Amino acid sequence: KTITVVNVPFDLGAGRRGAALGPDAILNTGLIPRLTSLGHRVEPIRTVNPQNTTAGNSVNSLSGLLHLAEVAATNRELAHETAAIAASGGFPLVLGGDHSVAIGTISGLAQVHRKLGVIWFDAHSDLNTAETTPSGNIHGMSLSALLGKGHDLLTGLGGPSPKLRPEHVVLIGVRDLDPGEKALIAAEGIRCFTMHDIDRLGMAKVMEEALRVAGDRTDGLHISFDIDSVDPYEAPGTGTPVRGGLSYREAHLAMELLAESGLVTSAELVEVNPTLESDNRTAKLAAELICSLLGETIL
Ligand code: DIR
Ligand code: MN
Ligand code: MN
Ligand code: MN
Repeated sequence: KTITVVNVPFDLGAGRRGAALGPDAILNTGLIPRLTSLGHRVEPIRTVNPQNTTAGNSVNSLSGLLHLAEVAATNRELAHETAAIAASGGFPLVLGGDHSVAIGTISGLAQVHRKLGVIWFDAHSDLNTAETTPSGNIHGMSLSALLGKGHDLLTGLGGPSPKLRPEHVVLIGVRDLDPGEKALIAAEGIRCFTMHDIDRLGMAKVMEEALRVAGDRTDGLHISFDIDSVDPYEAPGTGTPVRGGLSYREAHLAMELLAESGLVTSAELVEVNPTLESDNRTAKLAAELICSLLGETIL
């Protein structure tokens, strides 16, 4: 593949700062040479100019959304990048940043892929709206915005809304949902493999079904990977850890099966916060998972 890494050092969509340092922490593990040695061509890295400066804790008083203007501006620029890369047949690999950057990544991809499938790995579902959010943090609203629910500045970014159809979206690793998110999952009929489902079925079976939903009759498959889907024992460096997550091997197996499918056309890895740990454990895991997704195997 021809891969273009897009750094998005932006963290105003999350409740605490630090995920802006994620891209550098992941790249400093030696990710690029590793991707090259897998046989990929890696284009020069692009960096989205993050709108990280803000006058205080700028709550949009009308909408109750924190840092709405900065999230929208950053994502508008990111959407241009992923649209251009995808249009030229490249593989966009976005390094966040908090999970609000999925709005830009996928809004750009949707300009090229009319029927984009998405597999969303997360402890959460990021399906809140201004009406249901308990926090005001936009990283908890990115998937709903892409499904057309939420503030116009988020839903309308880079093209008509909605960007995704619920029948092409799969959630994996979920274990912490707000009441409004549960209601939206039910109302939209979104396929959701919780930790309970993974315990029962095993990750191999879950991925088989996930690929059937997100990879069938779609014209592209995007992987949105929130590192907090992985258990905090393996991934402590993230802003909203929730115990009881994916094991190290479950996460790798999922990535390996996605690579094997040959269907994946883009990916993003978000919510690595190096300020919350001292040994770069989480950034190293993130880089490893990216390599598994892009074809690295044990043997
Ligand atoms: C919570 C936490 N559901 C919220 N969401 C997080 O603020 O909307 N998403 N941490 O990643
Ligand atoms: Mn998330
Ligand atoms: Mn998040
Ligand atoms: Mn999460």
